[in-house]
Amino acid sequence: MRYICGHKTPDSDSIVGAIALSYLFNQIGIKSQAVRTGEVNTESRFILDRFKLDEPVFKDSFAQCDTYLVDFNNYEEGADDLKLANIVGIADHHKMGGIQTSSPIDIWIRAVGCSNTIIKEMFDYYKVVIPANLAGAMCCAILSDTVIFRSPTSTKADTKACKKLAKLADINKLKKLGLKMFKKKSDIKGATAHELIVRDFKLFDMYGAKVGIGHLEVIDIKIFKKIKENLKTALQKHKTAENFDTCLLILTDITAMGSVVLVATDSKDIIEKSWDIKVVDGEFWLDGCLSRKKQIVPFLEPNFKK
Ligand SMILES: [Mn+2]
Repeated sequence: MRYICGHKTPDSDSIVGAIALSYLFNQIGIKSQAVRTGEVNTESRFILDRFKLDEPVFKDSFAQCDTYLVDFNNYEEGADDLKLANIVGIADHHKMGGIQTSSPIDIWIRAVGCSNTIIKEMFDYYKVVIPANLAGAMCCAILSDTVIFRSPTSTKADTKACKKLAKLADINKLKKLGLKMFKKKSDIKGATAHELIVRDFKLFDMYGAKVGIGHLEVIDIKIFKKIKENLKTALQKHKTAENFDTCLLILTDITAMGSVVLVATDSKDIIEKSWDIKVVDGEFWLDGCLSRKKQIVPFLEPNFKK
């Protein structure tokens, strides 16, 4: 059995990507199962319900298992024993993350806005028809990752794939669907400050410094007004409790196209140098910033190099 698995705290790209790839592999004769290493978030839940798809099975142990990674390619974002897995392939759109294997593997990594864009091309490559409901879910994953094509990570390949998938799924109003989905994503009701910080949180080893970066994308950043101070306190707590050098929480306004970044750090000078900004009251504004992988990490990481 081949297990298809996205990263920890899975987003829609990871969840839908695992489902899509397992369907594809089963169609070409490789017995496969979609799995997840974390809970399904509200946005992914909306997608699964809307397109009547089963959620991947929870699995957090991969020792000796044939494992295909989707939407990540490092050990840090996988299950604790991922180093013991038999990794057979990767479909992803992130920077190279240091996976090592003892045999040759399938690599589908490209600098596009979403793993599902690459997966669409894999279906084309293997000449497998995508069922309408799966196409709809893949379409949503692309809308989510590219922030409805607004993110600087979004490419022509993403737009093209998404439009083709929309046609297969009989979706006429892509933007409307995208906004409906981001409305689900913007829902912060009932969540504690800590839950919001870890909702989409990624760990990085930046030249020996432990860095954690959370990201919340909402339609209107005003919804954070009342809880911003709580978020800062919780971010500081999280940093101390987990022994981070730096914790950031990016609050992205997808309408205004920019982000407030909340900061808890021992390296304030490095943060300020990275974007040539001043951290005031534990926060700063980045105009035009929508993407952690393209507008945060590449600016920050090199400055930790000693
Ligand atoms: Mn992705």
